[in-house]
Amino acid sequence: MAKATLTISSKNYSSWSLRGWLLCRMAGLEFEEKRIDIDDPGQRQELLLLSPSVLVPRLTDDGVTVWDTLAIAEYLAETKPAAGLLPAGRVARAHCRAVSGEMHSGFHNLRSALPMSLKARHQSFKIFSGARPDVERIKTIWSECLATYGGPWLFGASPTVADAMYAPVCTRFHTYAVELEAPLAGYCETILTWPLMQEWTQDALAEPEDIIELDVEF
Ligand SMILES: N[C@@H](CCC(=O)N[C@@H](CS)C(=O)NCC(=O)O)C(=O)O
Repeated sequence: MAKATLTISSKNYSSWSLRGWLLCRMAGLEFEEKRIDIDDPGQRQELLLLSPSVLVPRLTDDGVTVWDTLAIAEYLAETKPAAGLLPAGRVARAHCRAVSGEMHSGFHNLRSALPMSLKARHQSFKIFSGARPDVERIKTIWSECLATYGGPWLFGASPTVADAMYAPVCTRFHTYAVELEAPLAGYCETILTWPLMQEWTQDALAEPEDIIELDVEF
């Protein structure tokens, strides 16, 4: 059987690629990474053949093609149940799906005002007022999860889909020096020191290309 393939783009800038990659690694899937440059017209053409949405991440595994991060998460939760990508309890599982869905479909202001760039550091970044309610809502989600399930991950003792979904928010909070109190600062520390995140970040820092004009959701 051919090895699974995960198509992604920049490790420095692409938050959805990061989420998809974390999910595949958390699931214990053996896969090859295929990195494409979505600004290259030839590679974009190739991506159109691979991923009908012309977006990454996109996974092929065992005769299945699945794109869109939440669909990839559900596919992996179904095919790799032992990995615990979703919490075991029914109530927690529904909660995990709800906060993951909220990240997937929302927080547009945060995503465009604070684009992911693992190479960047901004010490006195002024957060545009439209993005502040997103930051507050995310803090509330994290606080409720940590209080309910006891941390250090959002749903308790091990990472779930929700942690993969919010991991790029932790990097954004770090990049733009968003102030956090305990236990939220501790949660970000858990994410940023996660060996999978460190592996991804090392690759991101080694990437040659810089998108200077990057000020769009990516
Ligand atoms: N809803 C999609 C979003 C994926 C997405 O926006 N991917 C970006 C990279 S982070 C992309 O492929 N952009 C291609 C482009 O803008 O040309 C998902 O959940 O996977």
